[in-house]
Amino acid sequence: MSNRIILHLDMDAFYASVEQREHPEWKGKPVIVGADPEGGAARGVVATASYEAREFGVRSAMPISKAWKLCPQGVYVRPNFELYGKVSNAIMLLIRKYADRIQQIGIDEAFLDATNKTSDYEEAEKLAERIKKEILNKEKVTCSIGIGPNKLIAKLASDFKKPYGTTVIHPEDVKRFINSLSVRKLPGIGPKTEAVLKGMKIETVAQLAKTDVKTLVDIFGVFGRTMHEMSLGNDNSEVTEEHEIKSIGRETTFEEDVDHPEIILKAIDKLVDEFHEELLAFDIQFKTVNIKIRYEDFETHTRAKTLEFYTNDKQIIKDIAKELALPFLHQEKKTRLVGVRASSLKFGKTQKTLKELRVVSSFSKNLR
Ligand code: DCP
Ligand code: MG
Repeated sequence: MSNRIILHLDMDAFYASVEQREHPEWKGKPVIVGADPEGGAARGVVATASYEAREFGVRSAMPISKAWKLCPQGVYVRPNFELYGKVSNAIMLLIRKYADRIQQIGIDEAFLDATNKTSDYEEAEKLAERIKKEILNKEKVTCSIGIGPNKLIAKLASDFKKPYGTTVIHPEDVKRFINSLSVRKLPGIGPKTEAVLKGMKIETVAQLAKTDVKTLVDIFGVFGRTMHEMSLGNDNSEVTEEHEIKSIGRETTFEEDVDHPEIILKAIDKLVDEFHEELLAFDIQFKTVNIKIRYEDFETHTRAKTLEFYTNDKQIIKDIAKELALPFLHQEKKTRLVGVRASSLKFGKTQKTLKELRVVSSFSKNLR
């Protein structure tokens, strides 16, 4: 466990950077990816904003109407999840060679364990620069990288000098680095926990580290202990490759938002036809069918149903998917996206290796 060298890579303003790459005329401009602002009247939210837009105060998860007030001159773009998924896959494939193990988190982040690829932090920093350059050259988007002795420190470091930054935290500097941060930076501490801690006069990580573990456990349960470990800069968790593919499926965004149930049901059939071929080709059976419906205002619903047996029957997926989707089809709102996937998978004996599977097949990622 000791003396590890862990890198954390996080793409800069990911969706917005991909949009700027696709539309060079938007480079240097405030680009806001999310719901259609409809002149400030819309109810959706911002998915992300380019760094130029952040100068106006625009942030992820902010109501799009507020973004419109802060930055009416911005370029407002609706998300193209399929494209972001493709760029993400290409990047994840490209960084594989730089580490013994990589662990992808969400669409735009990954941990790399570079302990055996580098002999010291100086070399690790050079490695990070190579990775950043290769991603920029090949995919035309930038990322930031943090380097530290564990995943927690690497993750906090990657956020330190965004965009296109590299931050190295040597083991002997961990305490100083983490003590300087506010508690809100720690993974798992959101606005609610932050408020409770503030009520206890705990605002910085240094103050958290000085707090009695028992007090924290009394208030936060087991997370209190985790919180205290984090405040000391400790994290023993390993970079783990995901060996198991948890689900397989497809989703599609309609070119124009749809209000006819018939069209959505047809789309479900088509999506199932597509990925069912993969289930057969790779000898995979499933027990659970999942659907996802996203309305025009980005409100998203997911439903799942689990069978008592494994099967690879195409008609079963179609029937269950439609049954699950039905309650969402007669709304006043139009639908922009529909997705179907099979999960609780069982892999057959003739199955190809998971690595092959991952590369040849375009599994859609779980997008936020
Ligand atoms: N995302 C989203 N809604 C959120 C947060 C994020 O849809 N509330 C999406 C859009 C982001 C992507 O996930 O581009 C990655 O999330 P990050 O938190 O890493 O944010 P960015 O990559 O956009 O910016 P940063 O440079 O701060 O990492
Ligand atoms: Mg990011």
